[in-house]
Amino acid sequence: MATERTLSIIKPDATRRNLTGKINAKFEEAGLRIIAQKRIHLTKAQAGKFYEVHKERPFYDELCEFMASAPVVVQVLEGEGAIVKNREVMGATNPADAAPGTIRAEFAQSVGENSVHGSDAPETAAAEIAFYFSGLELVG
Ligand code: RTP
Ligand code: MG
Repeated sequence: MATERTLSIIKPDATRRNLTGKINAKFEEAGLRIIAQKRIHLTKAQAGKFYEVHKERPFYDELCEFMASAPVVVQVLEGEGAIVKNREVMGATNPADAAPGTIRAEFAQSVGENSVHGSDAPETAAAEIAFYFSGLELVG
């Protein structure tokens, strides 16, 4: 399997509870390397742009409000099959369905406040990385 890069976000519910280090340990234990990382506070408009694909969904407004409610940590993870591997480490969107040991099983508070975001395909990973980072910031 090829080396890939994926965009990860540690969401406001997790930064509020000081869980950045515990979540990063999960990535590193799974063999994912954090090759870029920064803490930012999104505006609601910026969150809305990032989640534009969901704009017709009933939870869109609530999601954008939540993502702008506190700082987030945006990061690029690199590794073998990083996109799928990260989705496995994250666990299912709804923490009630997330496998034991996954980030969402251990830390998520609800289907909305679910601690992490991860890109879902190579095309979205490339676009989402470019949304937050310049090439110079990716230090593999
Ligand atoms: P993500 O994009 O954040 O990695 O999560 P995902 O693929 O597992 O979930 P997705 O369907 O893409 O939804 C994006 C985010 O929207 C929030 N959500 N809320 N209230 C709800 O029913 C609901 N459904 C989704 C979650 O924060 C989810 O991660
Ligand atoms: Mg998604």
